[in-house]
Amino acid sequence: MPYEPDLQRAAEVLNEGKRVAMLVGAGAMHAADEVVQVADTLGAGVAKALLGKAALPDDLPGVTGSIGLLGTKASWEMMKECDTLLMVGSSFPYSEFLPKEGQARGVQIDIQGRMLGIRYPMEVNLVGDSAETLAALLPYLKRKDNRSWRQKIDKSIQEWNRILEAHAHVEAHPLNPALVYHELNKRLPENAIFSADSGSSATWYARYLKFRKGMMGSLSGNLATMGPAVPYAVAAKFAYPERPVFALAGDGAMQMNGINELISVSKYWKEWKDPRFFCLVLNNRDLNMVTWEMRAQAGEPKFDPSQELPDFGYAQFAQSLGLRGVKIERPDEVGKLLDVALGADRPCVIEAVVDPEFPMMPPHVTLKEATAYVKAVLKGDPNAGEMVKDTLKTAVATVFKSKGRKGEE
Ligand SMILES: Cc1cc2nc3c(=O)[nH]c(=O)nc-3n(C[C@H](O)[C@H](O)[C@H](O)COP(=O)(O)OP(=O)(O)OC[C@H]3O[C@@H](n4cnc5c(N)ncnc54)[C@H](O)[C@@H]3O)c2cc1C
Ligand SMILES: Cc1ncc(C[n+]2csc(CCOP(=O)(O)OP(=O)(O)O)c2C)c(N)n1
Ligand SMILES: [Mg+2]
Repeated sequence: MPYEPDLQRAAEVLNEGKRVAMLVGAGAMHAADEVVQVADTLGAGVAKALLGKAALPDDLPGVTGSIGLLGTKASWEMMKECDTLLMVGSSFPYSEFLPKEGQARGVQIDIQGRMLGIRYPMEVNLVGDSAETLAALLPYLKRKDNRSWRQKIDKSIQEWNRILEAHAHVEAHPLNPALVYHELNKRLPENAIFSADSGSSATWYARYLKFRKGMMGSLSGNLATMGPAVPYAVAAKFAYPERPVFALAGDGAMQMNGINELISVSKYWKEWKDPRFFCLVLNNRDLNMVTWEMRAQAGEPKFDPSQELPDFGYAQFAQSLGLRGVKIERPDEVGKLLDVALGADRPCVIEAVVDPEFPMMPPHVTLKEATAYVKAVLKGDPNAGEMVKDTLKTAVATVFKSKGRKGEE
């Protein structure tokens, strides 16, 4: 636990701030009540680092959701406009999505001293457990009477939700991947657990799935390796056999190891108390996330020899193992087929044949810009390459490069 004088110094900084932003991560997983109380007292908004997606339900006021390249516009705006940052239990590595140095005063709480002050120059660093430290800090905090900052954040969250909805309904060929996740989000079972792979699925997972209390989720955090979705989901099923589990994967990850892991699922599923195990595969015949990274960096068209993948019948393969398999190929069947899949009496592979040209989107564009950009890219606008480069260049964090990762500073 931090010393009293340190708690007082932290409270001074937070009490003086007029626009407080919180960033919480996996280290705040058991501190939801304390985070909510502190945020409410300070009139703050709360963004979540990706491994901390389950730390706070997305339906609470002031929760801006994910942050970073895969994050929300609401988190981006909050970080760009705040005057104080309170970071709790997070190693969020992409500093370019935090306030600019000098813009905000900072307080950080982490159980490991070596994680303090490495992402942002913090004024007060508190070594301690997030729940205990926030609870000890609360009595020193003054409730902010002016709630306009928090109201602004709530408006920004609503605008972001409109962007998500608009994106999901842009026509794509044969299918818009955002629509699949948008529809899935409407159907998430209680207490579900999710694992996402390192590909475009991570983006849709981060943005479209709104976690409710009791849900859990993970991915390959700092390493960002391909292949974890199905094995993580199998592990989750052994740890929590009574809960529905979703593996969210790309076709590249499935061809790497996911389809093999389905053989394990076919061997073990009858031992699980609740057979609900879903593997959602985005079949885009492409190593899509890297294709977009390359386009963003070079403004060049896709380099087929390194990026293209052969087609494969993922749903059919599941059926050959005695599992269920559902293949979605048209927008009008997304909801209906998701309902069929989610009602399956055994593990089910949901194969969605999606458009690899559907562009990756940085978090900081307006609804109008975003929709115009998506449509131009999908139509093959001759200037699309330059547009992609311009739109993404400030946002493409070096997700798959070692720079800035935990322990490698
Ligand atoms: C394709 C891909 C893209 C990604 N893009 C993004 C992105 O856009 N945005 C994003 O956020 N992430 C992204 N990530 C993940 C990112 O690389 C990091 O892994 C993630 O941001 C870290 O989340 P975290 O800080 O919640 O978790 P961790 O890295 O696990 O950090 C948890 C921190 O909490 C501390 N802690 C632990 N227990 C306690 C306790 N009881 N009390 C206090 N402190 C404690 C730990 O010491 C640690 O510092 C991406 C990953 C992939 C695979
Ligand atoms: C082991 C490993 N190899 C390569 C990469 C680089 N990489 C990250 S995402 C990605 C493409 C993923 O393709 P896919 O699984 O089809 O998902 P998509 O983005 O197409 O949805 C690649 C090659 C990585 N992160 N890990
Ligand atoms: Mg793919």
